Amino acid sequence: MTREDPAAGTTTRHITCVLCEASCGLQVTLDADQRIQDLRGHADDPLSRGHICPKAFALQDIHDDPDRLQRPLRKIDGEWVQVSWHEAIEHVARRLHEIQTAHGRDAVGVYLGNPNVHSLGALTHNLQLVRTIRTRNVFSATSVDQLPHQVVAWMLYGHQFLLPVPDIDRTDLLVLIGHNPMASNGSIWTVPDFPQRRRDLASRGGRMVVIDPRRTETAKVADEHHFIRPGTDAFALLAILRELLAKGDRAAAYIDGLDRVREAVEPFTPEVAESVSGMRATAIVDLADALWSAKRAAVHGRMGLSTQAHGVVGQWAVQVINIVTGNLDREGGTMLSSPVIDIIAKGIIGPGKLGHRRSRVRDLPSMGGELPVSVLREEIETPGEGQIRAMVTVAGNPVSSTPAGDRLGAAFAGLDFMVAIDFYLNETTRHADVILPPTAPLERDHYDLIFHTLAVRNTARFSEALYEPAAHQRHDWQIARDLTLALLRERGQRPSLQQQARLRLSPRRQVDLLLRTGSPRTSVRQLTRTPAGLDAGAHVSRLPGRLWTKDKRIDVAVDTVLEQVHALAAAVDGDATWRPEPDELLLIGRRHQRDNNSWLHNAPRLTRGRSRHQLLMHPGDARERGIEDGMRVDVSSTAGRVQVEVALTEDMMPGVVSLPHGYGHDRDGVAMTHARGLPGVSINDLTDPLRVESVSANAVLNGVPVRVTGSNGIDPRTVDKHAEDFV
Ligand SMILES: Nc1nc2c(c(=O)[nH]1)N[C@H]1C(S)=C(S)[C@@H](COP(=O)(O)OP(=O)(O)OC[C@H]3O[C@@H](n4cnc5c(=O)[nH]c(N)nc54)[C@H](O)[C@@H]3O)O[C@H]1N2
Ligand SMILES: Nc1nc2c(c(=O)[nH]1)N[C@H]1C(S)=C(S)[C@@H](COP(=O)(O)OP(=O)(O)OC[C@H]3O[C@@H](n4cnc5c(=O)[nH]c(N)nc54)[C@H](O)[C@@H]3O)O[C@H]1N2
Ligand code: SF4
Ligand SMILES: [Mo]
Repeated sequence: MTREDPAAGTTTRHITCVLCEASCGLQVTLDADQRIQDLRGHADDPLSRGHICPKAFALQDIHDDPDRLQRPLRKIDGEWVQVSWHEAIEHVARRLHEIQTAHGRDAVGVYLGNPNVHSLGALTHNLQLVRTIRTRNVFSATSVDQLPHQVVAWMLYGHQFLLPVPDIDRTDLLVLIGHNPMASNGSIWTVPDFPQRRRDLASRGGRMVVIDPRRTETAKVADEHHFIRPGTDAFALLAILRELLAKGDRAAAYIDGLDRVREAVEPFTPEVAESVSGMRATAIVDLADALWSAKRAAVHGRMGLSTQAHGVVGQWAVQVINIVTGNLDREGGTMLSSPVIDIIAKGIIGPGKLGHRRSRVRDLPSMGGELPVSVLREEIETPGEGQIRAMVTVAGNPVSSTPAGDRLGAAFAGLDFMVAIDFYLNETTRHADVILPPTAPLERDHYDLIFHTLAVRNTARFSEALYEPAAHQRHDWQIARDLTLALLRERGQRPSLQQQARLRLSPRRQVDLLLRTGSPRTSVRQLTRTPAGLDAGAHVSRLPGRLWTKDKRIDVAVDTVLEQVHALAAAVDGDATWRPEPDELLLIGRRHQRDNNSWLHNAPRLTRGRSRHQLLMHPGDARERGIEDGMRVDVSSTAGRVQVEVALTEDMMPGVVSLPHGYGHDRDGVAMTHARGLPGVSINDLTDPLRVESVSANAVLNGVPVRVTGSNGIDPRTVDKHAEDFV
């Protein structure tokens, strides 16, 4: 809705911030020249309640950025040349068709990056493009992120997107594992204004417990924080489950399989868990007691739990803990949303299936039609039928965001053809032959198909584009549409009527149709008249009705998971990555409130001030290595080596070091325009694609063994007393 103030010459508009999962409603005041005069959180928004974070201002920086691409680029003899949309699309379609004709469908690979889920047009139209390409080689950021969540949801609840979220506004005990919402603003959990919700929890007399190898911003505002050795959460969680099951169970009537689980977790005594994880046995027992006695409790595990060696067991244990304590589907526990547009019921997202296919070279399982991105490079470099010879990347930067990204970049450089749909020239898109830049967030309509589903409250908000795109610009849905149609033309095929309808209907029209059949029924028109959006209230109990399992029951004794649980029990005394060599440290990642994965490093307001790319290290670990604060150190792993400055802090668990991801913008001596010479290195030059999560093949980004040496040449291998310092 637009509100004009003729006297002041200003207009007030309401938009949605798409820069993270919190999806805040914003209020923008434009001056007479349509420039943003004021940007703030929209106080009346029922979901975000006026919240805003510093990143929101980057929306304007992106819009104004002279380095943002607006017209297609084609690389001709190594030089970027601006070409027309027609020429660019026809060229891409012709090359993809030629390569598929010569080498088969699977010769084209697709990578879909994170911002796709934040773009309505990408959600409504990219699927058509991917389906038309018809390749088995589809990858996305899911497998460097929340894949274990989806696998566990599919195993337990029958659908990869039945993802319960903590009912933070009504709980008494919130337990966060490997999650730092004070910086990230929440994930697989749309919880705008986490800081205020956390304060409200405290005023109600509720408590928050954080388990994390770093004393994070969230740990600092928690009532309790426990260090845990990276990669070992499964042990602590299985021990908590064992303690709980010894007390009894409050599982709902539709739960099966608890006896088998009780048996499987028997070896995980608190003492065994402490010996592996470093989390104290007493803390494990106390946390189990607290979960049992709390009237309402919610446990949520995120990035730190998913992107480690046993992420599926960990995420499964989180769900089973919520089930056993009777907190699943209960007010103040973890709940499923009832979104106005139910993307599950409408079939917009399928249930998924693990291992429907396997990757060609390493035989790793697919999930929901995608292969794990850790196999991408080998699928490009290994000759044979099905080898990838061309890539389509959409809104992603896998050179920066996936394991051994530097080597993936080299593989991209050797492709026959590559096209990137992205508005920046970055570490990945620079390898493309054609870049197709879509409009930026302020130039497009928005509705959160995904994040309304993961939100802490049932609301619906449609925001119209703040700015009309210029004639030379294209929306992402138009690019997907035009490319799909051009590909079909190359093949001499006509789109089916259904395909035509899907392609030609704008995202706005598609959302309108979905809203008109939504619950409650509404429309785009209605929503744009109420800029705060529609408030359909707090979550209500939805189980067992909403389950996608055949018998509408939940069997917690999932064979694949229990096999892993047995294997972990057997591994307690064996060789394992959580017991690194005496001179090794375990590397983990981190996020900062003003970083956004690998981009926005050219947004002036986000990159001012002190640098934040350093390797964080505990002073004790530094002393043993003769390393001093600020020193440049060598960090090496099985995958690679980087040099970076160190910052010493007691916030790190001894034996653990941390680097943020999304840095390292200078590649082969080329500084990326989207980062303006920001210092730092890429953590993913150290992560190893050969280390994948045991069930889902999600990338292991946390708990990576590394060696760190000071530039003075002291060899830390001479230090062997390090192991005792862990616990
Ligand atoms: N070691 C380590 N690695 C990690 C992580 C970690 O914690 N540690 N985190 C992982 C996680 S959770 C994620 S989600 C991934 C993210 O990894 P990716 O999704 O591969 O990368 P992003 O940095 O999100 O790249 C976003 C790109 O999309 C472009 N873009 C932005 N908006 C749009 C749009 O609307 N349309 C189009 N077409 N392009 C757009 C930007 O210009 C940028 O180039 O990184 C993962 N990698
Ligand atoms: N400001 C900002 N916000 C973001 C993003 C961003 O880049 N910047 N990215 C967005 C995206 S794509 C995502 S997916 C979300 C992610 O949101 P979060 O899940 O909050 O991600 P992180 O901040 O990386 O937090 C992961 C935590 O896990 C801890 N950790 C690492 N290894 C282990 C382990 O083995 N065990 C345990 N228990 N903890 C461990 C780390 O120390 C870290 O504190 O954030 C989103 N929001
Ligand atoms: S918390 Fe996320 S959605 Fe809200 S303003 Fe910040 S970046 Fe935007
Ligand atoms: Mo992510």
